[in-house]
Amino acid sequence: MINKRFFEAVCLAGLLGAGCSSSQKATAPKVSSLGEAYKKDFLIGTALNNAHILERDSLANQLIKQQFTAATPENIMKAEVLHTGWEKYNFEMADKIVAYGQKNNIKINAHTLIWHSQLPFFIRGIKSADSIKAYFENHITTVASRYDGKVYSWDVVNEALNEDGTMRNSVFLKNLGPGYIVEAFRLAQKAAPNTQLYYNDYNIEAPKKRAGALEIVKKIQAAGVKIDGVGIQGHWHLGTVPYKDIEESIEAFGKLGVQVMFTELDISVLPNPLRGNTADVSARADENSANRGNPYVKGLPDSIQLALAKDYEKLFRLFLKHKDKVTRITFWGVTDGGSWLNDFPVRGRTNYPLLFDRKYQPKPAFYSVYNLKK
Ligand code: 9MR
Repeated sequence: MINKRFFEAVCLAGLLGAGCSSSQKATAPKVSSLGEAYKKDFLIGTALNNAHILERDSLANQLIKQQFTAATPENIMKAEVLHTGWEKYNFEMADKIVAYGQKNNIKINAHTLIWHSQLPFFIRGIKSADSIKAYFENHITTVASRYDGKVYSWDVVNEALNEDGTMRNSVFLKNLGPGYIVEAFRLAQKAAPNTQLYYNDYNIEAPKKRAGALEIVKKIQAAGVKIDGVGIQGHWHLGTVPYKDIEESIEAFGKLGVQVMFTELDISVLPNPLRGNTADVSARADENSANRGNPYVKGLPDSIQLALAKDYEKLFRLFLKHKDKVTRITFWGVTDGGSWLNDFPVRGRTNYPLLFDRKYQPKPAFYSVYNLKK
């Protein structure tokens, strides 16, 4: 309620443009579902954790069903969780998110088949190329075929690029060579012919890294292998959202005939103690450094709420402008309290990057996005 009152106040003060046409000033939306409001434009997704999937958080559960038409498992379909030994798999939670999606008519984007991070324990430290190849083939084939027709899509390869657009020197590049990405898509297509297949990465809106991602798409297409879309993760910071790069990227990927998705959207409002923008989880700042920067422990000042609402509004205007190419916007989390950004790149901060606050209430940023569709 506090947020709604704040929003009404800023509307009345004439501060929010699209958020408050004169006829709607100070009124709550009649249909307050983002997924519903945007259903003719693109899917609206969220990231689900264990408590969500097991329906242990009833308020979150209501919000998820009401607001979202798509969901991505935040962690439970990563290889370290699914693939527990050479021939051992644990599909318990993955099966549950599939059932949750079916029950609630939410499309599941499975995340992710091939990623250098969160690898199974047994594969870490293995140096033999044959073993890596066996793991790679078995993992993709077993996991993708199990969920074919049950999940809507897969992030087949995640974060394969460096910031300069060259290929990351991952365990897969080192052992399988640069053709591994095409090969991953080939295996995924064979195992999951009824599933959409995507390349997913952060910062691929930035020109150099984008060029690397465009090359990946072209190589897959040139090999006659299927790629349906590209996911731009969208981990950005308040006041520095790269709108121009984002628009150029939507156009550039669109020209290759693939869908464009924003797959892990959040906007950090806290000082960034790292150099540059990264979602690389291995990048950590020293908790005790002078740059810790945790200014909003007791709450977010109205001026920052408003700036966040404006950034989100501008972003969604851009997404709507390109709705012929943009097919999904997924927020990386349900509420601010559950965001990974409370612990990255510094543990234990209080961040506010999403549309719903710690009390599960819509923030001004929610209304600024929602009201674009009124
Ligand atoms: O949000 C995820 C967090 O809970 C995990 O601890 C982390 C571990 O690798 O992964 C986070 O999700 C990442 C996603 O899978 C890929 N892109 C970057 C995301 C944020 O790190």
